[in-house]
Amino acid sequence: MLTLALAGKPNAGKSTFYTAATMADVDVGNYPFTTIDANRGVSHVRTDCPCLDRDERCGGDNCRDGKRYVPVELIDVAGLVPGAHEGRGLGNQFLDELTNADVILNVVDAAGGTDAEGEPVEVGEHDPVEDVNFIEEEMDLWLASIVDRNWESIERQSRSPDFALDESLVDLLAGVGASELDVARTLRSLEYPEDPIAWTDEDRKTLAREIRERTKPIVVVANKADIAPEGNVERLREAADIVVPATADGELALRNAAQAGIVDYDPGDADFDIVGDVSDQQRKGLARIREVMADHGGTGVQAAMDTAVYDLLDHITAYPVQNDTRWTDGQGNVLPDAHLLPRGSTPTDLAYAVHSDIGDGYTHAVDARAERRVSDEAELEEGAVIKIVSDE
Ligand SMILES: Nc1nc2c(ncn2[C@@H]2O[C@H](COP(=O)(O)OP(=O)(O)OP(=O)(O)O)[C@@H](O)[C@H]2O)c(=O)[nH]1
Ligand SMILES: [Mg+2]
Repeated sequence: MLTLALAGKPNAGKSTFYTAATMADVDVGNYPFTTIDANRGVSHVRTDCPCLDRDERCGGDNCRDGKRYVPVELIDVAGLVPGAHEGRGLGNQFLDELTNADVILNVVDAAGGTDAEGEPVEVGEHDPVEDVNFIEEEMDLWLASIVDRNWESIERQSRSPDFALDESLVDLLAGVGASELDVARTLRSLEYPEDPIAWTDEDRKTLAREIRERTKPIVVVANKADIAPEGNVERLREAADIVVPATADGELALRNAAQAGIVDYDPGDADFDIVGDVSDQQRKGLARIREVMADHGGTGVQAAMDTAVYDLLDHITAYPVQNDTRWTDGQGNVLPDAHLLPRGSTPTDLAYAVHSDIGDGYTHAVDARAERRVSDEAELEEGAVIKIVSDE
C-alpha cells in the first residue's frame, strides 16, 4: 500500500487532518507536541469508479455512487522544528518515521497563527512561507546525516576489488526507501568522483538532496485556510510547486456531521447538503465551512491526498476482475479491488500487485472495457478493468 506521511511543524493541524482522513480518534490540541508517538491508519484517495460507465453502480463500502475510495496508509508524526535533524524538539527519531513514506504532506499553518516552534501567536504574525522551506531542509539534512554516518563503511568496501559504488549506495539507501532505479537515476543526474574517498561533504549533501526529492516528494497543505489572512495562500503557491489549501477542521466537522446524519457529504465533495436538524450555531458553523469550500473547491483534505498520489506520484488505479463481462470476482462482487500503480505499469505488473503467485503464473490479460486481449506490455490507463489469466 502507498504510504502518505503528514509532516510539518508542531500545531499546524496534522492530527486534525489525520483524524478527519481516517476517522480514528487521536489527540488534537492547541500546543506544540500534542502528538508524540506516530499514528498510523488507513485513509483513501478518491477517483471515478469504472462502474460509472455501466448501468449499475457497485455495492460495497469503497464505492459511493461512483465515487471510488482506494486505500492508502496515512501516518501522522510528531511536529518537526528547525534543527530536528540534530535532535532538536522531538528530534530525528521522528524523521526516521518518514523513511517508508512514499510522499510527504507538509501541513503548514497558512494562517500564520503559530511561530516556528508551533507556539500560538496572533493570526498573521508568522510567515508560513518559512515553514515550507525548513521542512524540506530538515529532511535533506537528515538524509545527508545518514549518508555521512555510513560513508566510512563505503570507503572500507571500496578497497575490495569487486567494489561497485552504485551497489553500495543501493544497500545504504534502501533503508530510506530508495529503490535501485532511484539510485541509478540519481547517479546519472550527478557528477561525482568514482572513488568514495574523494567525495566531499558537498557531494554527499547533493546526493542526499537528490535522493530525498526523488523518494520523498512534498505536497504543501496550506491548512487553516478558514482563518488565513488574505494573500497567504497565494504567497505559499509562489513558494512551493504544489500547494493545496485546506481546512482540516472543516473536513473533520463535516465527517462527524455526516456520520451523525446531519449532512449529506462524501469526502472530496465540493459542497454538502444539510439533511438533519441543526441548531442555529451548527448552521452558522456549516455556513462558514461552505464559504471556505466555495473558495477552494472543497475542504482540501481529500484533494491533498489525491494530488499526492495521482499528480505528484503519477499513479493510476487498475481494477483486476475474474469475470470480464460482469466485472466481478469469483464471488460475484462487482469491481471488488482497486490497485494503485505507477503510470507505465502493465498487465504483468498488475498481476504481481494482486499476488506474486498470480504474477508468476501470468499467461495473458483481457481488457474488460474493450472486451479483448491486451498485450503484456500495454500501458494501463486510469480506470483500467483487467482480467488476469494465470495458471496459478
Ligand atoms: N482554524 C483552524 N484550526 C485548525 C485547523 N486544523 C487544525 N486546527 C487547530 O490547530 C490546533 C493544532 O491541531 P493538531 O491537529 O493537534 O496539530 P498537530 O500538527 O498535530 O500538532 P502536534 O501534534 O503538536 O505537532 C488545534 O487547536 C486544532 O483545532 C483548521 O483547518 N482551521
Ligand atoms: Mg499532532
